[in-house]
Amino acid sequence: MRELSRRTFLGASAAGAAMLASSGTSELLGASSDAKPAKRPNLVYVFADQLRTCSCGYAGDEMAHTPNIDKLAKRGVNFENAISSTPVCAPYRACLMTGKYQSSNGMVINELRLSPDHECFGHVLTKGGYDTAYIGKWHMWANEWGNHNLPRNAFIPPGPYRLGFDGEWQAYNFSHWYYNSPYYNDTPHVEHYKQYEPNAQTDLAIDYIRKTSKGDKPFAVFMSWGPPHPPWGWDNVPPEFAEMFKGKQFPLRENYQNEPTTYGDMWQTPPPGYNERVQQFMQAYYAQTADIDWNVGRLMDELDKLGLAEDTIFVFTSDHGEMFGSHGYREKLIFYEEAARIPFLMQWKGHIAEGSKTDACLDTPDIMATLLSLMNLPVPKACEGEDLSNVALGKGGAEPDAAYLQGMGNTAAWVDGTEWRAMRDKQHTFAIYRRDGKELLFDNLADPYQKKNLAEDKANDAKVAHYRERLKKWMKDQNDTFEACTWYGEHWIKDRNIMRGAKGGTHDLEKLREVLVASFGKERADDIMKPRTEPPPPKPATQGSPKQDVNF
Ligand SMILES: [Ca+2]
Repeated sequence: MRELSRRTFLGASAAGAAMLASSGTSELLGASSDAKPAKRPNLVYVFADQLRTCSCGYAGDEMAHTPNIDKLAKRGVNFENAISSTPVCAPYRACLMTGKYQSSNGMVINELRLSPDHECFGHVLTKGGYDTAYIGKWHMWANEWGNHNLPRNAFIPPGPYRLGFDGEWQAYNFSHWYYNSPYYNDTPHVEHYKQYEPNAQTDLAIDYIRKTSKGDKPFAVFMSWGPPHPPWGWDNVPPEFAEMFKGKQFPLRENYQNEPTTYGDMWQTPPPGYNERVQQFMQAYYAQTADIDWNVGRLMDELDKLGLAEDTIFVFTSDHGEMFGSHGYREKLIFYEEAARIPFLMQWKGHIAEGSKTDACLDTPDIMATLLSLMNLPVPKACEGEDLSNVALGKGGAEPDAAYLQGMGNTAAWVDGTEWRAMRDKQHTFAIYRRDGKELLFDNLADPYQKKNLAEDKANDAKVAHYRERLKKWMKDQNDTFEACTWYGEHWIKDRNIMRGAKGGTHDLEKLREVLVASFGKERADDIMKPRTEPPPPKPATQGSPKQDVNF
């Protein structure tokens, strides 16, 4: 358990606070004495892939073109200390959907199949009378490394493995080519988008909102965009935004390190030639971000046009950030700010004060608890996140002491040596590597680039001991025994199906077989269920075609 303490909300503007005081939040949430309870709010939850906070305009990046995301920050609450509890694709999504840390939901690396036996976000929404939509990247289904585009990995069949999302479905497991890109509805027949992927997905979300808002049921849309995740070739960026960034020189962050880290896996370690290419990567990254920003604007405008802004919680966030050479890392799956800190903006007109900010330590499992609470829906008992709805509404209240982070191992392969655990409170990040027990302590307020490891100075021994004990206690409560990556593969996983986590849980393979038979037929189902030989870990990407960057 995280320690909770009361705290007064600081960031709401005076006007916003007055508005909240007059509106009476409990009444708006349906607790009024009127005979007919108020309709529950809709939810539009949109998340980018790999967008770091420090590359957003509202967070101070003058190179960014994010006018709509910046506008959203002015129209709602900005969680300035939002953290990805495991800053990599599939673990983040599993954490979002289960409200549990990776040690509990078992999604310890990428390309695993999440057990459907958790009580998930989608289950609560559907049971609570919501019409649901899931659009975009899912990444909790494929159970082999590679072969991303084969239907057996890319198509998530209707049924339990959609984790409660029984409504509109236009998704795929993993893909990061944004032109002519594949998606599936309710059969293994592949369709392809006719325009840049997030633009087409946003069209669908807008159509869905228009249609569903006419009905009696509230709706919940989850839209998981691919950009600004690589590949970062110009053929993967809309030309109008490419033109905006081509040739621009980006200042490298103060913690940029030419020499690759020795603590990263093959995906995290910059390959030879990285330093020469990072400018082009950043240009494409910012251009892809500009496109998703345009789509954030379209969604906000549509909610306004339809008169839904007061009835709809609109969240924009990302699964994790991007290192771009900071501390000698590329990509993600590390506790440093560039990978761990994500934008988390929430608009709910008339309920959440405009332009408000909070420094509460929002960790990924908190998202489910917080949003369900705002929607007046029950939070499952097994959910490990804290409910920060009072913080979002500007009412102050209890807050967790820190966000906790788990690096359970390699990005996508069963390879040991890169495991870590960390915690981040409002001032410090404390981390420990499993390989050699190396500890790191940064004062993020005095040293935002995390250049000075305070744990190396004996004078800080007491402080380090404090954080070490806090982290240890939290891990003990989670039954997180900090094993090597391969241990999880041998103990919790069967054929890349997650069979259990630190607190139990099962994955019924017979049930899985039934789902596969219904979708693919008996012969194909048998083939899919056949144990596969684990392919060797991929070689580090080398200088060359950006296509080599696709498999993570
Ligand atoms: Ca990701």
